[in-house]
Amino acid sequence: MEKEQAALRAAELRDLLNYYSRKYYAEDDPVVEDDEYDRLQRKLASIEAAYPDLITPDSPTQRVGGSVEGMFEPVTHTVPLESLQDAFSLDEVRAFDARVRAIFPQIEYAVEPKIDGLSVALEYENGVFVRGSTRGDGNVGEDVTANLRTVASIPLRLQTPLAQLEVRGEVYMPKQVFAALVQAQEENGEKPFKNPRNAAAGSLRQKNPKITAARKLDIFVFNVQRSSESGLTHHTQSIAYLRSLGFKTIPFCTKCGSIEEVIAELERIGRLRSSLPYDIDGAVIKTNAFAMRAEIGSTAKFPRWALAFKYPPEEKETELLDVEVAVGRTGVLTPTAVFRPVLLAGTTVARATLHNQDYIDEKEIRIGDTVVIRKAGDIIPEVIRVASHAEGSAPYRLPAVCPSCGAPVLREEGEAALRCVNPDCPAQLLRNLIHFCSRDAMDIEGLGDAVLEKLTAAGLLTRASELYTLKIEDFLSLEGFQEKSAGNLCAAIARSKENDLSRLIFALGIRHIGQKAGKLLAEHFGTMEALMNAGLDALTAIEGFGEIMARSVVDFFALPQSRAEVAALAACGVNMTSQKETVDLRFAGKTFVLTGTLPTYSRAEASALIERYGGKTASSVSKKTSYVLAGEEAGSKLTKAQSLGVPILTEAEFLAMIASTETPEES
Ligand code: 0OX
Repeated sequence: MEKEQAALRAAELRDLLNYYSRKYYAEDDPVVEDDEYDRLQRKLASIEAAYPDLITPDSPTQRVGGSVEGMFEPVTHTVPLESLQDAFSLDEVRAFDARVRAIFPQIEYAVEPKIDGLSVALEYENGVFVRGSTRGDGNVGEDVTANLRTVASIPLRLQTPLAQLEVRGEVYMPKQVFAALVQAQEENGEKPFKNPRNAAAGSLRQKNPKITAARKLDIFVFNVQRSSESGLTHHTQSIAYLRSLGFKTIPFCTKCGSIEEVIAELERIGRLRSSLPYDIDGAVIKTNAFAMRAEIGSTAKFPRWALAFKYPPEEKETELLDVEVAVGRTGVLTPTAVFRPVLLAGTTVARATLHNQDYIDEKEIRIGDTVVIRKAGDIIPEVIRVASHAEGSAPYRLPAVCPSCGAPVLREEGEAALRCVNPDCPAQLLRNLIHFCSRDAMDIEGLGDAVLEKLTAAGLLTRASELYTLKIEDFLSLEGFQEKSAGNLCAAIARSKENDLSRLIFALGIRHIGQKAGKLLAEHFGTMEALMNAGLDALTAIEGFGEIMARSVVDFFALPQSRAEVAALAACGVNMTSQKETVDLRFAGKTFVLTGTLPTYSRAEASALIERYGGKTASSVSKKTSYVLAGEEAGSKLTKAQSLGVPILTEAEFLAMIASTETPEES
């Protein structure tokens, strides 16, 4: 593809991808399969790789960019991002209405949910997203453009190329994404986020946009801050306008003529609250007509024309029946409150974590007490306080010995957790085996908690490497196994030997090493051998790898039993290398010239491949040219290559070079 043609094709692909993305993320109305979207995105990326100056800021390939160094730049908001006055009772809502009606007896309101996220401003110039910032103190926020680009429902280009537009929206983390994130953080021994709002805030202030992208944030846009052409007169109209530009707008925005209608709407949104896939902490009542807003005005702090009605977090009292203590993968004793089941924010809950002894002491929690339960961020149940102690109850103390193996438990310095340090503790062993086989780790289908429990109880399994020496007969000796199911399990175990190194690293259960860190280590070191011998400096030099993680890896491989286990796994034929190309620079120092039409690859795609493997492309043939990649109707470049004795490759030969495990010889 020549450059002009490439430019046209790139523009066409950008339009198409932006359209598909808007349908999918902003309108929830997908029009193509994911595969097709990915194919087009790859195509665009390959053109951009060949012609980097064709990359535009609104290209869908630019959603995840490079890391930000240092602090986020301050952004002075041209239109302040005002905050809202809160109301906690319907009386306060009526008083607000009376104040507004004193000025405008015929007022119309718009009522919408108040999303519990964080406010951001998005700026567009000539229809292209150019800057995004946090609210900050309302006047000065922080430039988080790179991170906001990763939010898939933020259009990088508007449907209409307005000269100037700034909008305000609320970035949030969907409840499900939050629940999965907390689970992963707990499994990795990281401190989990308290609620979706904190998680969204933490994710938006990441230095590395790749992390933000993985957090799957979303946005609801609810205000036009400034616009070069508007003619907008009412809030509800502006929401429809924002939607037509391609934004995902605030849902349930409803006009209400009377205060009774407003209250009915507040109650309706309140009832919807627990079933919504995102957190709301209230509903906002706004004067609909902009002209009236201007008349009503603002105080130094808030607009007088709007009010946030806050829903109380739902709380229930129940009886604490028991405290169960489980031993985790790393030996940590975690106490869980077991209480009489109660219906709370849409689901029945009967258990909540009590975290550690400090938490229990601080709240003076005793078995038999009447406790108050709430859902943190409307999702995770927690005991917030004791309403009353049971008669004759005594302070609860975690056991001094491991409930699984009876070994004494220790509290390490600087840690709140009690830990069983017996390396042979059966509960830890089982938890480790469950982790090893789990979907994100070695992904051994059919080897879940129940089967692993049976295998360990029967003494057939004491560590992960022994999985690979299990025989069909071993499974048949367990209750409930037939030839077929036992055979399937053996096959699944055998298949897992081929897994990429990244899975194995994660499966080993090294403290602080989650799935993402596993991938990073596998890509960086390529082999288990290299990783095992890596020192602290080599590990901390990896981007995205902190001191705590690095130390944990070094400590893990310093243990003789860890090394013995890795050796045993290797002896069973478990793959110890990364199949993902680490950095394969097989074409480093090589220059290719492309000529003619290749049978299946476009010129841009072939160039992208050459560059990916470290090679360069040039437009004319010289003695320095390493290869000429020639297709049909190749012209003078081919003749010149022949005369200079430059090796000539067909597309098939070129692809064979990439597929080969050897690097090309020096020419
Ligand atoms: C929200 C939200 C926040 C802003 C200043 C005057 C009106 N969190 O969902 N604020 C506003 O509007 C305010 N609307 C919202 N929906």
